[in-house]
Amino acid sequence: RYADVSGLAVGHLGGSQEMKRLCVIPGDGIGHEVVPSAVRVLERLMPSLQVTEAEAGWECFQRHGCSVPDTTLKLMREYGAGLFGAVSSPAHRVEGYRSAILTLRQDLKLSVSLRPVRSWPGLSTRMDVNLLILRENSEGLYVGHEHMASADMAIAERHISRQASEHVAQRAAEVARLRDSQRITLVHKANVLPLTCGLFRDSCRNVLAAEGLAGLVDERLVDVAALQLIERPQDFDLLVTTNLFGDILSDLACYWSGGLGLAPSLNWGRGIAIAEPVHGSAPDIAGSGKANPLAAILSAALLLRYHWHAGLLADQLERAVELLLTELSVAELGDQTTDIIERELLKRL
Ligand code: GGG
Repeated sequence: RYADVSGLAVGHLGGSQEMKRLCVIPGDGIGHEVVPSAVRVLERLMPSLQVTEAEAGWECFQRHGCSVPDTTLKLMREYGAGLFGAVSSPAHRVEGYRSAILTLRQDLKLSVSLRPVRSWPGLSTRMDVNLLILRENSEGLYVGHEHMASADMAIAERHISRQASEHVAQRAAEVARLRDSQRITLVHKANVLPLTCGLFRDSCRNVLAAEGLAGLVDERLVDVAALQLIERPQDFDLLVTTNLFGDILSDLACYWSGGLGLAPSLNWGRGIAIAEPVHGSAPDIAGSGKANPLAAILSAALLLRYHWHAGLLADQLERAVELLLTELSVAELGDQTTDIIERELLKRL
């Protein structure tokens, strides 16, 4: 349906709206099923979408000796918008291998990850959750600077910069205005890590004050935030936090929206973004047609809303998902096969 990494053939169908270009990177495992499904849904909403496929991931590394080829980075920079599926990284160290998704986030400076958590009919055990976690996406413990100081001592560095912390706060200010947020919670552990977490917190506070939003800002230690996300998730609106804390808290919080299989995200840079379901490559069900494409589809909705500023299309897509989940129970969706969910969603768009 669309091009290979050469970028020659494209799925350009014409249409009246401004043409957008999307680089799709299925990656590994079920990425090959959920990404094409999400692309077909996006194409229904944006008939003129120009789609080109590119490679990345473990399968790509096995083929080419590189987890993210330069052609993929080039295409992403040119298109400015991507939809990534999933990657499987080996559990042991492999010479020359670097996680594809971490490479894309770092090389393309996708330095904020948006992770919304909201209640969905039929899937959520409570219907009053609607929060958004903004996770710093480029540094923290995930810079990957680990070494053995001795045979018995492994050390990992945690990098927190003023620039990256200010950037996530600036994006939080944009999102707060879009959502008409009433509360912005900075999550850190500055009592134990006063230099790194202190710099993060103070940089965020300064930016949000300069944006005139100081009145909305409060703070939580990360352990307290974790407890309160379980006790009273309805009290949160925007949470702004560092890389590792955001990774953990967003996985925890997505319990309220039906679990990891339903969790969308957007890797967000300046003028460039990659939508990405939070789930992994699920090799156990890959190829069976059982993968649920909703996380990839909802990730595409984030691309529409925050990167392409197409809020009405994002609303339309999220409403269709809501309708689908209201009208059809998980049992009626059978094995939740990719095809059934896509077909039922398209009927409701
Ligand atoms: N779509 C997110 C995803 O693929 N998660 C799996 C993951 O991040 N694995 C670690 C890695 O391969 O870097």
